[in-house]
Amino acid sequence: MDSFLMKGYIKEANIDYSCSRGSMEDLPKWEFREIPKVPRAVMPSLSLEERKNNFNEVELGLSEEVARKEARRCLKCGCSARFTCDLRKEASNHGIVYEEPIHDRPYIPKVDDHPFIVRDHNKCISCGRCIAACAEIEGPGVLTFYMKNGRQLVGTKSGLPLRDTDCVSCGQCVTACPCAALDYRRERGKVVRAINDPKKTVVGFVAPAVRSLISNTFGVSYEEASPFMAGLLKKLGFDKVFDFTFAADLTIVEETTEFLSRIQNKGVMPQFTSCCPGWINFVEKRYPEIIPHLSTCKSPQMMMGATVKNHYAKLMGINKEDLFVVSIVPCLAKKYEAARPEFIHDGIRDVDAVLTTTEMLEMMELADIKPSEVVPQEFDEPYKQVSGAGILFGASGGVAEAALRMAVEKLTGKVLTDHLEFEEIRGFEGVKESTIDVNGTKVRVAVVSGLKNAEPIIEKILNGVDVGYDLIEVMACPGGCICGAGHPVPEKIDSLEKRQQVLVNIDKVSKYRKSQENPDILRLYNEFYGEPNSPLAHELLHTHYTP
Ligand code: HC1
Ligand code: SF4
Repeated sequence: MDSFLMKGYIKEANIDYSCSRGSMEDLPKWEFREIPKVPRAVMPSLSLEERKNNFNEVELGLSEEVARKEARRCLKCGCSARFTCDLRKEASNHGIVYEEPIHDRPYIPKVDDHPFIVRDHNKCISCGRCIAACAEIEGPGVLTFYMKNGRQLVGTKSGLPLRDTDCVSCGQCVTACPCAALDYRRERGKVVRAINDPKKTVVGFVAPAVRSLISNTFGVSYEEASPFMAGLLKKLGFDKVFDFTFAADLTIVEETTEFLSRIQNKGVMPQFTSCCPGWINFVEKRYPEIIPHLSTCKSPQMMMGATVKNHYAKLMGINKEDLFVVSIVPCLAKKYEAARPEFIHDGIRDVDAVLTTTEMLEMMELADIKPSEVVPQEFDEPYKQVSGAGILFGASGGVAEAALRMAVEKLTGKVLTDHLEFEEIRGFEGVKESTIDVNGTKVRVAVVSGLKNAEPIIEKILNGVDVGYDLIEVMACPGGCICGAGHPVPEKIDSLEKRQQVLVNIDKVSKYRKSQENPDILRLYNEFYGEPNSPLAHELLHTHYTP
C-alpha cells in the first residue's frame, strides 16, 4: 500500500488508492513518506440515518451546530455531500486530519469545455472513479488520465474539449467524483430571478423519478410524495406546479401509435424509445446510422415544454415570453436537451431552466424551508391527472411497460383489465427481454439500461442481423432515471431498489394505470392536438435527430 502526502488537502494518509490509480511513484511533484498506520477513529457501527445525523458529533465530539460548521469547512470543495461524503468518511476512518488548502501546487484554471460539466483539477485526487464511471457504468469511455508538468490529471482520451467528444452528458462522472472536482453548473439563480420577477408566471413540472427520492429522503409515504413535492415547489415560489408524469402519458400515446403504425405499414423495425437524452446523444454521436430506428417522439420533458408554451399559454392568455418553464429532473442530460436549438423558437426556449433533484433540495436548504413547513398540495390543472404507467417511466423498464399496456389493448381491441404488470422487464439487469403473445401476434420487447449494454444490439442491427425485438427501451443510466446524476448519490440516503419500489407502489394504487385512460390526456387531444400523431402533434411533440 502506498502512503502519501497530498499537500494542501490531506495532511497524512494511508488510504490505498492504488487499485484505481496505479503507483504513486508516477507522481514526481507530490511528496511521499511512510507514516505509521493510525488507529481507526472510533466509529461504532451506525445506521445510515444515524451516521447522517451524528457523523461529526461521533467523530469530533462536537455539538451539532459546531459539527455542521466543521463539515461545511471540510475540504472546501463545494460539493453538497457534507455529512455523507465518501472521501471524508474514508479519511476519518483512517485518522486523517484535514487542513486548509495551502495552495502550494500551481493553480490550474477550471476546465470549462462542456455546456455544464466543469472540471477543477485542483480538487482532483486522481481516484479514477470518473474514468471508470464513463467507461464501465455508462459506456462511452471518453475520459482518461494524462500527465502534465508532473501532475496526473483527468482529461479526454482524444484530447478534444469534452463537448466535442462522444460524451453523452449523462453526468455519471460527476456522481462518481468524491470531491467535486467534477461538478455541474447550477441553474438555481435563473429560476430564483424568474420567481422574483413580477412579470413572469413560473411553472414547474416534476419528473416521475424525483418523488422516489423525496419519499426516501423525507420519510414521507409513497402516496404523500407527489403532494409533498407540489407543496415544496409552491413554497419556493412557483406559481403553478404540474406533474411531468402527464407528459410521460402523452409520450406513450404518441410513441405507441407510432409503433403500431410501423408494424402495420412495415416501417423500420425495431423501434427504439427516445425519451432519454443521454441515449439520443449516444446515437447521434456514435451510431448515427440507427437514427431511422429511433422513435420521432420528443422526450416527455420537451413534450411538456411545448405543450405548456403553446397550449397552456393560449388557455391562460399569457405571452410566451412571460411564461418561465422549469423542469425538475434527476438527470443532467436534460439540461443539454432543453438547450438544443430545435427546442428554441424565436429566442424562446420551450423549457427555460432545468433543475436537478439536488438543486431543488439545495434551494430548499437555501430558503431555510423545513420539511415540516411544507404543506402538501395537489398538482395544478389542466395537467393534473396522471397514470401509474407514466409513473413507472422513472425506473428501467417503465417506458416499455407503459407502452405494452397500450399496445396490447390496441392490438386485441379489448380493454386490458388484468395482467397489467410486466415484471420480467423491471429491475436492474443491463438487458431484460420479454415476448408477449397478443392473439397470435408476438410483440418482442427488450429493455436496456447502461449504454454499453446497448452496443452489442446496435452492432447486430448494423450488420443486418435480426435481433429478435420489435420495441427496445434504452435508458443511459443503470436502472433508469432513479440512478440519474441529478439525484443525490444512491446508497447514501437510500438504495435504487427503494427508489424503484416507491414508483411501483404508486402505480399499484393509481386510479388510472394506463396512459391512454388518463382523462386529462383525452381532453388535451379533444381540445388541442386532435388525435395521436396528428399534424399538430407532429409539429409540437415530435422531433428530428442530428448526426
Ligand atoms: Fe426520466 Fe422521463 S423518465 S427521462 O428518467 O421519459 O429525467 O423521472 O423525467 O423526459 O417522464 C428523467 C425521470 C423523466 C422524460 C419522463
Ligand atoms: Fe437522464 Fe434518465 Fe437518461 Fe440517465 S437514464 S441520462 S437520468 S434520462
